[in-house]
Amino acid sequence: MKFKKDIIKTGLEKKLLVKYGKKLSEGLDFEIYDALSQTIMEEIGGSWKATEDRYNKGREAFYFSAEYLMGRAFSNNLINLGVYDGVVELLEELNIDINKIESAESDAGLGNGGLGRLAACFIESMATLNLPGTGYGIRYRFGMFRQQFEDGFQVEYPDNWLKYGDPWSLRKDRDKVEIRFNKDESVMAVPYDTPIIGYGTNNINTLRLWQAEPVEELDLGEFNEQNYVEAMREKNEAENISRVLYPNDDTDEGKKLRLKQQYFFTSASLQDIVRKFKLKHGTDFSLLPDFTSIQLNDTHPVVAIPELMRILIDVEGLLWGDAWKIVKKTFAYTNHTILSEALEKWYTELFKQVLPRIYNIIVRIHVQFQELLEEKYPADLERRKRMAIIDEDTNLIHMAWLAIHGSYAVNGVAALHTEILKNAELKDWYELYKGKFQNKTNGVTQRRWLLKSNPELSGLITELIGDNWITDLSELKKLETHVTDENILNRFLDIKNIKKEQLAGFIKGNTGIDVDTDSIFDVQVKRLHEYKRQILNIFHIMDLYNRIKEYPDMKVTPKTYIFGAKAAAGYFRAKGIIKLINEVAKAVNNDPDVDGRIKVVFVENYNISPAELIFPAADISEQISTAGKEASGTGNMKFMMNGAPTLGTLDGANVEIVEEAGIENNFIFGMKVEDIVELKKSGYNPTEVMNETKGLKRVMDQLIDGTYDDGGTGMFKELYDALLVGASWHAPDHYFVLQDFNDYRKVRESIDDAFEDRLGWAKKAWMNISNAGKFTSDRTIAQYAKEIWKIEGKKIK
Ligand code: GPQ
Repeated sequence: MKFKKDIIKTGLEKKLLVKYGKKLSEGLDFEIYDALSQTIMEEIGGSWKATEDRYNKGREAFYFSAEYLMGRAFSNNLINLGVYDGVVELLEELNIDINKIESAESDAGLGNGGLGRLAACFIESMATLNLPGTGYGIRYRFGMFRQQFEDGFQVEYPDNWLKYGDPWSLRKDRDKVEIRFNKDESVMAVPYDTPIIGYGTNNINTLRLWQAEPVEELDLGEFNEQNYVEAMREKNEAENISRVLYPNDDTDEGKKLRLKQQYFFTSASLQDIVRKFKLKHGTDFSLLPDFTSIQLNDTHPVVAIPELMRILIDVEGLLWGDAWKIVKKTFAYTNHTILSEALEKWYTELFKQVLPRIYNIIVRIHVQFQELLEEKYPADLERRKRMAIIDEDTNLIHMAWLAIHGSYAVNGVAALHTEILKNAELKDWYELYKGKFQNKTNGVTQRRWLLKSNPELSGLITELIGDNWITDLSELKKLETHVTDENILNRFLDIKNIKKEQLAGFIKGNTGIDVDTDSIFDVQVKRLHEYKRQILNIFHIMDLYNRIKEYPDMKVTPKTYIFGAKAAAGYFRAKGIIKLINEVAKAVNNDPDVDGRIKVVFVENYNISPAELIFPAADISEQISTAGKEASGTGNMKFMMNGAPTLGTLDGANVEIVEEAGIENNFIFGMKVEDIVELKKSGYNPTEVMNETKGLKRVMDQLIDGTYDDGGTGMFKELYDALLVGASWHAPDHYFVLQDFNDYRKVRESIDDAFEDRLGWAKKAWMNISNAGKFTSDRTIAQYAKEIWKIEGKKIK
């Protein structure tokens, strides 16, 4: 977009006056943010419409996702439009600090973690690549909860992100549709469209999020009877559907409202797609797969498969067989985890009650699939049972199976993950549908995670290799020749220091803790989950602290251990780990024997905006999941492009990071997938490991001997038991924390030495940056476009 200062200034002034009755000098930060954003919205209106027209009639991809973890829009939109500097200049003239304006925006936190953030990166890359693609999802009234620590415990508060409105979305009443659950329950789905602005292009794609509303605002009959509460009931029930994001990451809730949410947004989106298809191509639905590819982001939107059957059969009058052929050529499914607790299954009873017609359709798909299996594997009853879409013993509908059977492509999100799917988790399915399986290693957008969040490093990169890397990250490889240039390495270290100072300021405000910016910033930020093993990290800190207490004069390389993590509200054990980290932090940070040499910082309410400060400031990226369990990870990529070596296991995309940047420039430890298989076979005894590993028994004992206080909740004892005794649903230490402890400690010691050689360290960091090109979501999306969606860029003028 061309920056026209006068137009933006006039727009800003007018909006402030009309909406808030204020002059510029009187505007509050949020009001200025709002007025400026609305002005930009008006300016891009023409391009947005032109993009829609340009994509019209051609083949399109649709991304169905229950989550979009967008973060703030303001600065990224200005940057992608190429008007950021102009706006900064304008605001300076007006004596307004852009940082304050930027901070006035709430994060759009409509996602839990990696999966939701991936969706956000993907749609930004689609727009940048001029790809005809639209995102569909839910406009949650409340996003991911706000986390507060009270006495070290996590407490959840609602995230009222729409309190002051959202200037980046437009309500489109004319496109609302009715969603029918059963014969006496329906709601309206009303779309809100957000522009997805590509970098260095005029193309503007769309994210369409649906909001649930009652079919009738008020029951007038009840109202006239003066029964006000009854009259509002329908309204409240309808609005409940899009009221709140389920705060579960990698776990399946199995709740009725959740199923309603899933059906609500997929039905609305399909109705939208079919309506537009008919406008353009008429009613020959056999053409639908020629023009439409729908990517299902995990199993959350998989109910779309039977819903499209319903629309084609019940509404459009097609025959079952014809409809099924169309459906199978329309959907593609991405798997994001092998954790069995995340694979969605619905009880038939509940499903039937909420969606009776859809249930019938699934039964028919299931029966026909069983017939197909019988033909293919007449003697293999076991296999047929394993693959049953409806498990007749447990009465569970297996959504992942429905997804694989009902789609033309299935993909994992990193090379190792896809291999595990093919050879283990989905082996039966791979044998049946070999041709469907593909890998698409995840990526992240460098526009947000480097250009926007680290302008200092971006400036150095551009000075050295020009700015093509912003849309072609493989260009970073050209940086490698500078790895022997001490002057450049020192400049990198200076920049890292600036970013650490900035983060230190934020940490002071967020936690009240002063941190030493010369210390190693060792960072683990991600959802709290046992398989991600935050407990391994804190165990190591506990052990180090014990050794400092024993030998106060020992040499300690100063370190700041930074955590950021939310636990699902009902995940007791994860909350116990949060409490433990906070207790250890309290002890370590206030102990005169430690004397500030190590600090433990737990950033409260970790989400996208703090993440943008944290990644650029990190010295070490902690990626320590149990091998085989982290499907990909994407935080690992954000650290890498900001020059933080990975301290990690050979899991998920860590494997590919090391492949690209060199094992010598990262810190790899712990068991590999094969080692775990072996260990399980030979029998794993965590108690024995604990007793034989130096320092580990003492750490474990401290969970139960009162060293750390869990406020009488029994949380720490529960952690102890999980590791040594197990539980009804798992063996002791099923994520092999104790087994990997020793190797983890060793590799951490080697980091201390490496860090002291400042130039040597800078080299490692630099090699990571230079080899981060693979991990752009532009590469990932180009692969989806070519290999799954079969779409091509269509740039507007
Ligand atoms: N992931 Cl199934 C989530 O964030 N939420 C989920 O419900 C599921 C997966 C993550 C996964 O754990 C990471 O390894 C991936 O990098 C990420 O999805 C994106 O693929």
